[in-house]
Amino acid sequence: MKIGITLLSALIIVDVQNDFCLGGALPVPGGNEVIPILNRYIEVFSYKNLPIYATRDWHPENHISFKTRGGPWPPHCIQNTWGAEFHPNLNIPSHTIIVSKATEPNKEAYSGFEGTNLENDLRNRRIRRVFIGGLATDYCVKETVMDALKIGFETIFLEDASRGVNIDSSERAVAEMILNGAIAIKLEDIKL
Ligand code: VGL
Ligand code: ZN
Repeated sequence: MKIGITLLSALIIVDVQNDFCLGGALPVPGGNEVIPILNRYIEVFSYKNLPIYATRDWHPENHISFKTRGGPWPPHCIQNTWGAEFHPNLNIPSHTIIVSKATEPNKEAYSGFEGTNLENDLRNRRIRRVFIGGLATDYCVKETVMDALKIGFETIFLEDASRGVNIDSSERAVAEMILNGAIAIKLEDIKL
């Protein structure tokens, strides 16, 4: 389906960080493949002077989600380490708004909206429609999409610019997002 980028749109890139890519602590299968696609979305949004957000998993070294504390994940995206940096091939413009999440030792936060200023910032800019893609489809992308829908944004899931940790749970995540009102698109669906 064709979708317009109007004055009211923003791009939200979720967690394209070294630890979720090849060679990282928690690599998402095919995670690197989203980078060139996201770079194309970035070009489109930059050209239209529309806001671009990049969320990042930004954990303290004793985060509750780590296996060392009984959580499900190996330590990853620890604040101020290489693993937490955005992948160097992602062309993040200087005006990108960076959203750090899951920064509290005892709280997990998969959604970019949870415990951050993201909703406020979008509302201050009068954004109505958000385009969301990145890593991982079945965790942070899904939860960010679900929150965006819940708080009333028109929410577009970028299926070509997202990859999941697990194939089955990613398929379920996509179904759930769409069932709740998200629209799944690819780059060629954007009406320029
Ligand atoms: C994520 C697992 C652990 C994500 C973050 O960004 O999807 N997944 N922390
Ligand atoms: Zn994490």
